[in-house]
Amino acid sequence: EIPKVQKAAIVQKSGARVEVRSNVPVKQPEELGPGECLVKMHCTGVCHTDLHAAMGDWPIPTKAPLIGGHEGVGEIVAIGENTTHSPVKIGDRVGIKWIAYSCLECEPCRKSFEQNCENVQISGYTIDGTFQQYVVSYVHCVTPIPEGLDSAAAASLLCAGLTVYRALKYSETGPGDWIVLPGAGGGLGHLVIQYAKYMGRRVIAIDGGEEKRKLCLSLGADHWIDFKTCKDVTAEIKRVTGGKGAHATVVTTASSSGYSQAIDYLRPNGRLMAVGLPAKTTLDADIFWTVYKSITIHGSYVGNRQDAIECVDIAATGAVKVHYAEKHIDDLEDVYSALNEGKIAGRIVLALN
Ligand code: 8ID
Ligand code: ZN
Repeated sequence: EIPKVQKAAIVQKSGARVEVRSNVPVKQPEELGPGECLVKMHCTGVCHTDLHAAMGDWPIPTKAPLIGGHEGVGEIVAIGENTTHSPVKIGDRVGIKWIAYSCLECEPCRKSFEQNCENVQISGYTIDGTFQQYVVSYVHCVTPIPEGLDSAAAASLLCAGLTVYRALKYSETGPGDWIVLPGAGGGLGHLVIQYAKYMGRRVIAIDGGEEKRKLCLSLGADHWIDFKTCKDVTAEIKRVTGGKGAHATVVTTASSSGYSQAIDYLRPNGRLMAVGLPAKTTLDADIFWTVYKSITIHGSYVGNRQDAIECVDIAATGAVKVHYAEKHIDDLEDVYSALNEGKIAGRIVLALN
């Protein structure tokens, strides 16, 4: 019952157009190695990272040709022979995240930084990802999806949700603290608003345009700033926070502009959580004020298996909901154009039938 060929979205080499093909081979159960599993996908989210990967924006090369995608949900239909200690079984519904494989033996893994594993495999970057009907992944790294969450509603938790949940967890903020969220209307941003409110933080959402303003305020943002029309973002943040500035910022914009005023609008001992990954740019931080204000700049990169489980568990309580529109894998090229123009409020989730 497992087909020999399937539909998949492929980029031949970085910068090339994405082609949707129906004759892409499916790895058969007897071809799976120990620890590998075959997942029949229900759906996949589209992250701005997939566009960076397709364009070759970053200094680490992708595999080529590449099937992108790294936030999807599906059902395990086969597990490689001689797999030992599998935490999942055939028939389980699981999520596939950016970190497809980490060895659990190297120093970063031993210290729980599975995302920095020396032997890492990355879904939709170093190995083929979720823009296909059948994905090969690893039993110890997939994330079990609780029954109450439907697949389309869960898909984007596996990257967008996980990433912002971890960034908040390490932001060293407490209940009532002010967090600034540049990029708040995007895929990561609309989820960080909700996790932050769930944790009792006060939120200043920054993004552009009426649709994103409405979305951010409906998700519980305490204050909204439109970066396209606001003349002085720092002054506005200072005003809202009683002259003191914010305790932390989680920057999820895909452009460098969202980073530029952070050192100014943070209060002493503030934290800049760097999450958005614009192409070829540097973070321009004034050294005097960074030191004098005891500012921490913290790069936050997806998360480990435990972060994924916590993020999904919180969403399963109903406290966090992905705001998404459903489209089809055939529409991927259009979704990339819309992402590039900053036109998507929340997320797009693709059906894979
Ligand atoms: O592990 C990580 N660190 C990680 C994980 C996943 C994604 C990092 N990312 C990166 C992506 O590669 C991408 O660079 O985070 C960035 C955001 O991903 P996304 O949320 O999937 O992108 P989006 O939906 O396009 O949202 C970006 C938002 O930023 C706004 C846009 O309007 C959009 O809503 N924005 C921009 I562009 N410039 C802004 C500015 N100056 C801005 N918002 C506020 N101020
Ligand atoms: Zn992503």
